[in-house]
Amino acid sequence: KQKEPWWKRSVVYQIYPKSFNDTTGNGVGDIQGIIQKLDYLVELGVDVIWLTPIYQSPQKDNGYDISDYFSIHEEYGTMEDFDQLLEEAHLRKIKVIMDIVVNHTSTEHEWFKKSKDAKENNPYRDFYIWKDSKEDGSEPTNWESKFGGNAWNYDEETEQWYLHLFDVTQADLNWENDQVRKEVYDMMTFWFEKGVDGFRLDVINLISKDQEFPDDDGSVPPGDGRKFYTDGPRVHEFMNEMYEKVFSKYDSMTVGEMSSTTIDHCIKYSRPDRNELSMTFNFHHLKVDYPNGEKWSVADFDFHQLKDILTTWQVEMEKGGGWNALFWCNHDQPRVVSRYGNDKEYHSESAKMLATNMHMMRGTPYIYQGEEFGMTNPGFVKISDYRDVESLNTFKLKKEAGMNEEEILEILRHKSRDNSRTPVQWNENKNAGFTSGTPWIGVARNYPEINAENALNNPNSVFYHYKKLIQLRKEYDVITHGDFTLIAGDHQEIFAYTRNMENEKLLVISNYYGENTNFHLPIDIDTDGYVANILLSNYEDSPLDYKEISLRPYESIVYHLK
Ligand code: TEU
Repeated sequence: KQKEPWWKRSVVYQIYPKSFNDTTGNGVGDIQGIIQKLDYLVELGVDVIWLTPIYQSPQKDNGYDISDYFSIHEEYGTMEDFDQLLEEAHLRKIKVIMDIVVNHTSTEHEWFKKSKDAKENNPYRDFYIWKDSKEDGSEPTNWESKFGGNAWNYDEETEQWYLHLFDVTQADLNWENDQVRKEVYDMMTFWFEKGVDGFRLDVINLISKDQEFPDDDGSVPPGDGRKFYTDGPRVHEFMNEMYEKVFSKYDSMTVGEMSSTTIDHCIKYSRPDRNELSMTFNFHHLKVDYPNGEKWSVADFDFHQLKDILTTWQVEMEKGGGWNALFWCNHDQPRVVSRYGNDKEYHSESAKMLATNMHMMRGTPYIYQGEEFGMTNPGFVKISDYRDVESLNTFKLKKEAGMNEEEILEILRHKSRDNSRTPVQWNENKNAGFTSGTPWIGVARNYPEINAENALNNPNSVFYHYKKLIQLRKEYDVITHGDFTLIAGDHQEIFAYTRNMENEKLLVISNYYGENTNFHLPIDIDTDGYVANILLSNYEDSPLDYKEISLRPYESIVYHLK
């Protein structure tokens, strides 16, 4: 039997440093603030922290625009602070993974400045993707930026365009260039040599572009050019090279953020014998409230689609030998309790139900800061409340297209990335205990009730539910290794599944709605001879008889059968 890699049984906690904990009073979180809260994370029981980018950056996209990979953004602290964080985390048996952005750099990066200098006799020119205009003087292709508008920006001096799949200040690196790849691998090695335990690789499936650079004819929606660079021609070759040159030398975990990817590709990225990555993030289950693929709209989530997508990924990834990252929340997504749960009447019940349903699946679970005590969307009312470049661009573009301001604001209240970027609510003090100064982005108004301190003082809180889920993963092999079977798939309100190993099963039953509903165990699920135990529930008196249950609002029960 192969040795089990440590990250299969781990739970990862994502920290967005800007909004985590400020110790200097400048309104921005910092590394010392993270160190201060490590014991809180020990109490929760997580194994790994993932830090979103803390490198030097002009912060046009909160650090996803890196201007120097080898130094720490000054508002967050110094390299000494970082070394101290690493040491303090390791002392507590918490591993640290860094977020690395190598699809693009900031246009303030030295490489880009040199690249822009001259078209000829310039070794740095080819570090980025520069193209001439089309005959009619227009952009080289009709590809769209993920943040709105065309993906090319013109440089008057050298009379060429550079590609930016994201903000205009985030220029795409040219991965065809051997020197670029070498610089990236050396830089990753630098961080491993410092002692980090792995990487989260930002939009890593976008690095290999179709070198023909064709126009998108719109035949495959959304027709924005993504089919020419998503899981592109050489991406697996590059991942394998990165593995050989860097990851294989360390006992590391690596998780690739895969934008608009497919199961087949994620199997390739994460199948151990292919030597690419440990696991992948995909976002299909977070698009079930995008009617006709439109993110910028307000709509209920499609429950059947949600079940279908999660089930297909569970089953197919296992069949293909791949490994999933499991998550509801991150710094780009609205808060799940406000989205697929009910953050009003059933805040605690629905937050716990969603946690259970996700954490009992096959894969490595991720918790995004504040999720562990049920932080909600803030409900911002004015455009001046927003900070995110994508939200601000969208507001502008929709307004120009004639949409009414109130309508755009309503959409942002549901879909803006800032929904998850408000300061962590530590306690009921001023600014929720996040800062003594003025926070860079507003605090959600519900902080006097929903905060970490209240959660720690209440044995029935969402926090202790997460803690229990993490403990269960350590105690029960079936959570890591069992196979996954959806049951009662057509049920209108219930998401139920089993995880199965020889002579042992988990049965997870969750009501996704605020009304009572009935569950009957399908007769083809053979549980004869098994003895049942309740491992976890979000109600105190859930019934032990799992064959016929009336579930209460958002009730979610985990049975262990042996
Ligand atoms: O996000 C990549 C990505 O495609 C998104 O989830 C993105 O926010 C969404 O498509 C916009 O609608 C990663 C980072 O997580 C994000 O914060 C960065 O802005 C982006 O890459 C660029 O580096």
